[in-house]
Amino acid sequence: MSRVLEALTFKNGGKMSGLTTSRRSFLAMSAATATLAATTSTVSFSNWAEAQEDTNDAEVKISSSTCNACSNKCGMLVYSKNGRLWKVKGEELHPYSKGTLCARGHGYATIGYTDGRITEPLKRNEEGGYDPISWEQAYQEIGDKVKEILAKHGPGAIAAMNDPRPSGQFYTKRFINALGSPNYYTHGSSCNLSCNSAYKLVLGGNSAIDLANARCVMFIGRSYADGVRPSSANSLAQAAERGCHIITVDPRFNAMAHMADDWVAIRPGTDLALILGMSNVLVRENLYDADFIANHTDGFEEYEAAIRQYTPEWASEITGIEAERIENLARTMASYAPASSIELSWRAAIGCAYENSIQTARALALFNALLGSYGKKGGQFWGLSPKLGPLEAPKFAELPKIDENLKQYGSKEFPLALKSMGSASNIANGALKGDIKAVFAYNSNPIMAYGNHDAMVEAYKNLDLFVSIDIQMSESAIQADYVLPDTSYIERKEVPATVGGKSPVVDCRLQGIDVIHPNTRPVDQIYAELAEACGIGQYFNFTVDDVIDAQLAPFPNREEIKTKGIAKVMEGQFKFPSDEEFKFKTEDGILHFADDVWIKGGLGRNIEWIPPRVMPDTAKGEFRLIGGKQAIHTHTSTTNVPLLIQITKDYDLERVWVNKSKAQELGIEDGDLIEISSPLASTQVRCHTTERLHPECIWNPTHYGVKSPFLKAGTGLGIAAYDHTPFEVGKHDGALCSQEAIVTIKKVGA
Ligand SMILES: Nc1nc2c(c(=O)[nH]1)N[C@H]1C(S)=C(S)[C@@H](COP(=O)(O)OP(=O)(O)OC[C@H]3O[C@@H](n4cnc5c(=O)[nH]c(N)nc54)[C@H](O)[C@@H]3O)O[C@H]1N2
Ligand SMILES: Nc1nc2c(c(=O)[nH]1)N[C@H]1C(S)=C(S)[C@@H](COP(=O)(O)OP(=O)(O)OC[C@H]3O[C@@H](n4cnc5c(=O)[nH]c(N)nc54)[C@H](O)[C@@H]3O)O[C@H]1N2
Ligand code: SF4
Ligand SMILES: [Mo]
Repeated sequence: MSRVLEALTFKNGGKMSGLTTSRRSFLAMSAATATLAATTSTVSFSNWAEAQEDTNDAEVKISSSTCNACSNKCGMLVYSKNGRLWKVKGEELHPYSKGTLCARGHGYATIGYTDGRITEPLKRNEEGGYDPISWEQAYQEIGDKVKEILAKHGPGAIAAMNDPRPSGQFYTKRFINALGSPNYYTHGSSCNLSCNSAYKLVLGGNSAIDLANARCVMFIGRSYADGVRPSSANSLAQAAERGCHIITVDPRFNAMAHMADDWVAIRPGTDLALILGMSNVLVRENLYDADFIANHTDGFEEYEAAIRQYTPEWASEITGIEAERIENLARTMASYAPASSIELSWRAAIGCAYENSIQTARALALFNALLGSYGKKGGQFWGLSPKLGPLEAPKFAELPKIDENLKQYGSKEFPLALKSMGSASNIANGALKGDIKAVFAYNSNPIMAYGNHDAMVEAYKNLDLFVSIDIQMSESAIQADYVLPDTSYIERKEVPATVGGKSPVVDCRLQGIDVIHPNTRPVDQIYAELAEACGIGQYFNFTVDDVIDAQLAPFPNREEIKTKGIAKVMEGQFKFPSDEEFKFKTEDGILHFADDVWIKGGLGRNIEWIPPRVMPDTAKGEFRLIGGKQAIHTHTSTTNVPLLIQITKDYDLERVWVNKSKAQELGIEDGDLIEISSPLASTQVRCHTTERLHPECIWNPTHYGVKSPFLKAGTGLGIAAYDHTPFEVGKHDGALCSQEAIVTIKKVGA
């Protein structure tokens, strides 16, 4: 009998009924719904097959590449016929794919052939349209503008961001640093800036869960079957089969909750209170690992005193979870320790959703220390991390020293934010204030993905120069002064990447198909030519092959990596540390339960409860607008992939979820058209009513509400949740605060 059933009662109304799925029947079921939930094996596309009618005898070329459909960058084999894509398959050696790609990885492989591709450089004209221009003109004009901005405002007024992919990250960062600017950003502020900043401060860096040996794991706002990575989805299924006790804390019964023993339907935004309540139980019932704490931490006495007030009864009031249940969750987790931990999560509740997300992640990292699970089999561990070879002068000219008074924009305001990510969302504030004059966005869609769309458009309008390097006319590309067309990922070769863990690999994206549009250029060429035009060409006097050679130099099997695109490195070197060997990744190797470092970010030396910025007033019919991934889509970038959008249409996946009892109170039925209103916007969308959602929120799949008229496949489907999210970055870390949004709903049509 599934423990999940016990979780289906909400403390404040909304009751779930009729669900009698056992874990085993789910595992069978999940295989049937594999397209949506997890992974598929090789798929070939009929439209490609049609295009290849004459190519049945053509020679098949197989190249190793990496999927670009999401940040996992799974290893992938590209099969081509006559230089055109035939099919893709998961790379066996890659730790994330292990021979299998997820469904969207397959569908996304067609992106190069979609009709929204940018085929030549574009310049925005006075009517707001675009004129095609030559590469030479684009470089010349961008270069002149950059030089003018450098002369007038200095390098600190220029920023660059990218969704960290191997070449994108390497070239974008080198380009901006060569200009003398420290303003390099990833998409972290709209993804995992809050949690990764906290983990850096508490642990010295993110640990990984040893799911293969775990006896108990709690997931807070993380779904391996929605926010998919093939290897994680498979390991979770195996862990469930093995009898690992799985707890999922999510206001929504997400796609992996079927695999759980326990679903804790928490009031959104209150996870910090749950963790504090569970920590209180471990401390007061002496269920913590005293030896681990004595050997590897300090400040425990202060922590103990600080945590005393956060009783399960207190936490119950805030989270809506019964006090007894909170006690039992803590006791259950302790009973399996140290092969027991809370998974570090990724985005949702802890990554960038709330003003208290960073504090939630801090409490989570400390909780796992109470269980003594760090460095332990079945707990949390740090894998091996292969080091790429250095890029040395003279081939790779040493970059100019960045003026030491010039700090990454936002780092003074948000000193807790991880510098390697920074807050790309806050760049919009920089543009509004006139501090930032130029932005280069590579493989990023800041206008749609890093904050409220209209606020971002307003802010980016203030820039003197906005350059988007993209493959399709994204919401950012249509606002840019210049759009530079990249080749798509299967069409290009990239610099190496490392994947750490127990069995690390080094991989290298090789070119899998011929370039589709002749006037597009690969990322390495674009940056080298741009650099030349901006007067910093001397830092880019090398080819992508030179980078590959230098970075692979330390690996004895470098030739294998170069030709096959992937190889294992550091084989057989991983082992769990003994208690004497174990050290946290912090500077002094220990974890500090209490730490002054937090004070500079406006948080206490000790952990304490802080609420989210806003809470819905249910008496006034308010809901929190929350969201999450769907297995077949990626952020804002799959909206023009017909194969994937068709699945959305076939299954009505763009609908917004509303709790069924709440819906009934409001006279709303499944499938009705509803209006979602907030002080910022009014949007209409069809709804899916379900008992699988906490009554205080509505849940929106985050991939819809396209605003670029060029991304036709997805036009008119669903809503963009940030239309209702005020643009105000978190005061502690500069993260987006994507779910600090309150809305009301009403039926507007059947
Ligand atoms: N399909 C798909 N998979 C992806 C990606 C993708 O774009 N698409 N991208 C990759 C990337 S970059 C990321 S960041 C990860 C994201 O992976 P996840 O972090 O797992 O993704 P989400 O779906 O955003 O959130 C997970 C769950 O959090 C729940 N949630 C929302 N608010 C709260 C809350 O206040 N408390 C709690 N406890 N739960 C809450 C949501 O209902 C959702 O089910 O996925 C990776 N994999
Ligand atoms: N609305 C919305 N916002 C989100 C999310 C969401 O799901 N919905 N997810 C959040 C999360 S978890 C994350 S990690 C971030 C991700 O935010 P981003 O890093 O901005 O990722 P995407 O939104 O996928 O946009 C990627 C952009 O890169 C372009 N692109 C794709 N392939 C290539 C290529 O090969 N070369 C170049 N030059 N460009 C390419 C796409 O066309 C698209 O415009 O967004 C966050 N914000
Ligand atoms: S998880 Fe799926 S979409 Fe993401 S890189 Fe892997 S195969 Fe591609
Ligand atoms: Mo993300």
